[in-house]
Amino acid sequence: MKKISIIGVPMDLGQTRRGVDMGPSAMRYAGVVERLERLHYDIEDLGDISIGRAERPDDEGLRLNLRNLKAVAEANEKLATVVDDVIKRGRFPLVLGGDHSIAIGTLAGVAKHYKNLGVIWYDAHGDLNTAETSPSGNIHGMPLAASLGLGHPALTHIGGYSPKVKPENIVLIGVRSLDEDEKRLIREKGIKIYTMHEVDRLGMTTVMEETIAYLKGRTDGVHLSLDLDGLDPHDAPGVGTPVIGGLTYRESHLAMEMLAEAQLITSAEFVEVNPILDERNKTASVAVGLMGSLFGEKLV
Ligand code: 4U7
Ligand code: MN
Ligand code: MN
Ligand code: MN
Repeated sequence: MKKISIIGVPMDLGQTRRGVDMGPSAMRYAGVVERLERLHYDIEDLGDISIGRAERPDDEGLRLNLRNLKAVAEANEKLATVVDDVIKRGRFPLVLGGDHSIAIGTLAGVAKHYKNLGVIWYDAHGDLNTAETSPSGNIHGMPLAASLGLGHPALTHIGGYSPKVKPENIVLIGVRSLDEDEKRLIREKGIKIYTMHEVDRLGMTTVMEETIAYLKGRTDGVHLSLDLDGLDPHDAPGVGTPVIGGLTYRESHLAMEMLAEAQLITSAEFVEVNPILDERNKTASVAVGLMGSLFGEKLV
């Protein structure tokens, strides 16, 4: 029987909209534990990682174009240790965010257990900025770059090593908002990407078949990093950086069901749920539903 450990990360310092720190509570309220227990998993809820306070004024962070760098790095170090321990105990880490800056810590805890970790980045954005390229200075736009070893050492060396993932082991899905330097990086590194254009052309079935075949052949574990803004704002309104024209609720369930069938995913995180911006906890409920599908829930 699969054993799952839930780790809440109430992080909101990787961006500027308050409320995303309540994401873990919202997903618990939406019944994540009960939902997965119904599927007969052994569930352990480890509670929340403690997030330090932002330095005020954040002179150093602002000077570096890395808002709240110190507190974000510290929380990610803690998260990496907890995730590492969960895997050592033979359990599946399921991380609930929190803004997407926490993927740095999750991947730091996960990647040391694999020679060739694959990553599925389900997101409207590429999250491939560094301090040098970021138009916002928000670290939630940088976690994939940091995991590739690009950016400030305080972010790239969480867990004491770098890089966490190779460019050829990454697949981006649902992307529709990239900064110019992110586009250049994707081309230069040959990162596999299914933008909304490819999803519309091929259909989600083909996108997932190709993604699964691609990663199965070259990786020994696959982390799913699911940013709820990958979904269309109609289906997931409670996110800080919504982008029109996204993946539907149905496409997303299909994607999770195909991942479940392929038994590909070895760790996962669901991030960027912001209950303050949400409609009656809809986005958290959608997230929990997607977790149900990812862990094998069937309609019949
Ligand atoms: B998310 C952005 F400029 N690229 O870097 C940036 F458009 O974790 C957005 O995917 C980043 O939600 C979005 O600030 C980060 C911006
Ligand atoms: Mn995003
Ligand atoms: Mn993201
Ligand atoms: Mn966002």
